[in-house]
Amino acid sequence: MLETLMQCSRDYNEHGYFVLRNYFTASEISTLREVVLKFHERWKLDNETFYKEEAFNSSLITGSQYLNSQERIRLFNFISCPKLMAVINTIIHNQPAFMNTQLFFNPVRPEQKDFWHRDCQYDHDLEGQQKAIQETQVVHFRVPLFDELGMELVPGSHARWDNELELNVREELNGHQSHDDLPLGKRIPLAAGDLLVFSADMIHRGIYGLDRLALDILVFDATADFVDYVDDDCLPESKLLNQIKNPTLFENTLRLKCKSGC
Ligand SMILES: O=C(O)CCC(=O)C(=O)O
Repeated sequence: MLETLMQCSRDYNEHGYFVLRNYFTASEISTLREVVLKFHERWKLDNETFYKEEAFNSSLITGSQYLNSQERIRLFNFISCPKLMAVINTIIHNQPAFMNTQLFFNPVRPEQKDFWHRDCQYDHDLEGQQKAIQETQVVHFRVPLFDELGMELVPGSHARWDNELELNVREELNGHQSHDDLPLGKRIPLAAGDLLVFSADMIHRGIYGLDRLALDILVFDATADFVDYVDDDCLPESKLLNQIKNPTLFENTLRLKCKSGC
C-alpha cells in the first residue's frame, strides 16, 4: 500500500489527480449511500425550485440542517476513516484541514450542460487565479455512490496557466461557451467504490449522466488562508467530536478557526 500511495503522490504532483479503483468495499459504500441519500431526499424537498430549475450540487452535507447527530457522526467517521486519512495525509503533508463536502448529481433539465472551470475562478479575478494556482492547495476527494460517467480533467493544469482556448472556454470569452470541448480534456469514468483525488484548481468538469451521486470531500492545507470558507455548522460540535474515532482532520480546522478569532 505504501508504494501505491507514493505513486499516487507522484501522479498528483505531475498530473493534478489520480484514481484508486475499488478502494472502498461494497459495504462501506452502501452504509455511506444510506446516510447521503437521507440528506439528498430532505435537501431536495426543501429546495424544490432550485433543484428543478438549475441545481447540480448541494453542500454542507455534514451540517445539522438535514441530518441528525447519529447520521452526522456516521458521515464524520467515514470522512476521517483510516483508509481516507492515509490518502489525505499522502497528498497534504501539513496538517490537512476539513473544509466542506459537496454532493454532485444530475441537473433535472436535460438541456443544462456540464461546464469547464477551476474552483478558484469563483473567488478571484484572472490575476488572483494565477496566484492561487501557484500558492494554495485545495483537494477534492470524490467518492461516487453509484457508477457514473465521472469527470473530465485537463492533466497538468493544476500547475500551469490556461492556453488561449482553455481560457476562452472556461471564462466564456470571444464567443466560446464553458461546455465546449477541450482537446486536452481526459475523461475519467468512475464506479461506486473508486476514489478520485483531484486538485480543485485544475481545469475540470463533471460529466452529467447515468444516476450519478458523488460525495466530494474538500480538504485544504493548514498553511493556506481558507478557514473563512468553512461554515461552522459543517464541523462537529464538541459533543460530537468525542464520538468521532479519528477527529484530527476536524480538529485541525477547529484550531485554525480559533486562531482566526473564534
Ligand atoms: O461533478 C460536477 O458536476 C462538477 C464537479 C466539480 O466541479 C468539482 O468537484 O469541483
